[in-house]
Amino acid sequence: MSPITTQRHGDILIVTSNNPPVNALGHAVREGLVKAMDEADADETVKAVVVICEGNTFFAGADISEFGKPMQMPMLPMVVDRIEACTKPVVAAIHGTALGGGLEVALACHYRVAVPDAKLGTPEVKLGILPGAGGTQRLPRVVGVPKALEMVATGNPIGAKEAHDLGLVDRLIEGDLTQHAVAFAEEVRDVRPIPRSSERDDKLAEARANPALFDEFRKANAKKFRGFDAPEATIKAVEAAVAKPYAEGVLDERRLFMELMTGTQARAQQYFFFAERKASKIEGLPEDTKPRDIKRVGVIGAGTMGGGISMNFLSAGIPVTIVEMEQAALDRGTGIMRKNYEATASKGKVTAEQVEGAMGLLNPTLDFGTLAECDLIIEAVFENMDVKKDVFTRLDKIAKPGAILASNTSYLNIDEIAAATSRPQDVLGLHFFSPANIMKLLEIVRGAKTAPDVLVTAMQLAKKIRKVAVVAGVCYGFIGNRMLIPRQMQAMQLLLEGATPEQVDKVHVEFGMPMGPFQMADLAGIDIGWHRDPNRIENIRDKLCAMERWGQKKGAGFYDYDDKRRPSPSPVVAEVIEEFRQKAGIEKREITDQEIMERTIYTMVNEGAKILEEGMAQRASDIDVVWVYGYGWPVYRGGPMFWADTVGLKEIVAGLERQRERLGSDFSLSKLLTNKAEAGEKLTR
Ligand code: T1G
Repeated sequence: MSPITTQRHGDILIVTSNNPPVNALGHAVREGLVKAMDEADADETVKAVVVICEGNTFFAGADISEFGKPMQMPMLPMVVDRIEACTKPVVAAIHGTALGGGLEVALACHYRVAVPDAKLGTPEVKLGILPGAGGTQRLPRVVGVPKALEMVATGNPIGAKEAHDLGLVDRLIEGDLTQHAVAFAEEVRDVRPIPRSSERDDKLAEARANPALFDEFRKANAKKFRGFDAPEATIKAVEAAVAKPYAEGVLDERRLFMELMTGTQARAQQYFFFAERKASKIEGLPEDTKPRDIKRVGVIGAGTMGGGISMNFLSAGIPVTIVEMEQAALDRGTGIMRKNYEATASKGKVTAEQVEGAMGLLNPTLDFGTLAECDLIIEAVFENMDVKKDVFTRLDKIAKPGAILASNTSYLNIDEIAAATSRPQDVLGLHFFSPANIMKLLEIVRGAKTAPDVLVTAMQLAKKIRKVAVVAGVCYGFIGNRMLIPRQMQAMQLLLEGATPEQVDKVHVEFGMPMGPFQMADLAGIDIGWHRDPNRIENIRDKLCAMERWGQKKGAGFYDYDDKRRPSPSPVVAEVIEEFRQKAGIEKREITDQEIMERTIYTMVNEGAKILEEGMAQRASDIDVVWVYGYGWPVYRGGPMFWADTVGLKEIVAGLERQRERLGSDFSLSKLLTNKAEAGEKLTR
């Protein structure tokens, strides 16, 4: 049964796609669309055509699961050309999303109508490719070059209202979409000539008069596009649309598309598309596990994390009770939350009403007892086991039955915290990343006794507060921070042996990380977790902390910072390193970038493999989701596990063997890693 069906409404042919979950343009859909156009052209009683989709959305693009497999005819470029060539006006009726190939189908249609909350976009660049079915040639001809450039190079969708203002959507539809789309088709059925996007030229004039806009666009987005191949290719494709007639420009598009599609970045980003979606699936839980109802959330601690965590729920319309011990701390915390909201409003991302709406849902209090009315309580207090156990012991006495008790600890043992209560089945870790109202990642730490419905509730809530959640087991540092430990330790050791903070960080930045281990330490604060005793100096970090070189916030850390917080190599730090090198009796030597890579990144992969073999992560792709969304690992490298597979596990093991002596006596190779390397297998499959 074809997912494409046709039916008549008077002299209008309605072509309907029903290909759940997102009407992806798989082979059967493509074939069905061509047949429908043939039917329309062959039947002279058909005066116009409406293309519409059932389910949640209009076509959400090509079927990504078909990528990398032999493509079946008709290919999408042929389908869109066939639609545009139809001799009867074709109207696209859009709801949900018209994305990628879906927007290209809509652009090939002669008219587009949409419901006001529809989204239209070309997200291909987020899959490491570009619109390959005429999108880079038709879109600039309809919305103009600056907007088309922004849409194809960033991949961010626009709303139907903006699309209407741009002329991409001809009419916004309130009410029944099919009915109004048919009415619109009846209005245009005799309009001639039929408007075909590929034949338009008017919107290209501005760019032809000002070709410099392309380089200006490149310059303005250089930082954002750093390391990615696809954005530059999208710009070249739109340049071709301006410089060449459609028939030639579309050939450039095809060539650029194939170059990207056969590259490693596209494979990595398409792998990541599915990895992100798989992460939300929790293995080993009864299918019918029902989530608990969360009407009010409690947050203990109004510090940086407590405030950021609260904002997530307030922004999702969930009332929050935030508890502090002193009024000053409470006022400071809620003040920062309002300031953050107002900063977002000043960028036009939220309205003043939305700010008041969110802050209006906040109940700041010094009364710990008010947490009794909460369905979920998240502890965000000082990172100390005794302090946390004390909080959970108190919570156990006042929280209502069935309330979920969560800790925002970044490292500590959730089972030990749960054991401080009489209800360990209601306890789990919810590890947010700083700044918690911005960072997308949430590690859901599954305790030995955490109940299935508590996990399901947490996963569902994560979606509601727009987080990407990954389930982690109970081990020191869970997934992300646990893999950070060998990296930071080796980075420090490399300083003693002859590397500089700048050299180590350069390797990571060139690799595509937003910053290296030492820049990151300076940003987070070198004093985080410091024992605060300036007389106890056991290592370089203790020394810097004792010298109050706590990082950016002090204008000095591993780097010196100017008043614009720009880092520069520090002669003071070089002296401190030399002092500890001599104390350790280490001979300074030349350190290669490859050695830095092997000791700071290969070791992370090894730790990731250990996390996998211990079952502390459900699947390798979850580890990749953690590192991309939590630590800025470049998505065009897929994540540490996927990247290791592209390098080859044999090489990773060989690199670690090369460095074994320098990795210290407590270093050990992951058995899973060595076994898979020997067997020629991959971590991600
Ligand atoms: N192909 C295959 N499967 C897809 C898919 C697609 N395009 N989009 C979604 N799915 C699956 C997804 O894996 C999940 O499966 C289920 O559908 C629900 O998705 C030539 C070549 C549309 C906004 O990049 O952005 O066109 O996990 O959980 O949150 O130029 O899906 O349930 O098994 O994300 O409601 C361009 C990708 C393709 C859009 C809906 N299109 N999709 O979000 O649901 S390239 C895209 C999305 C292209 C042409 C080129 C979102 C969504 P499962 P979901 P959602």
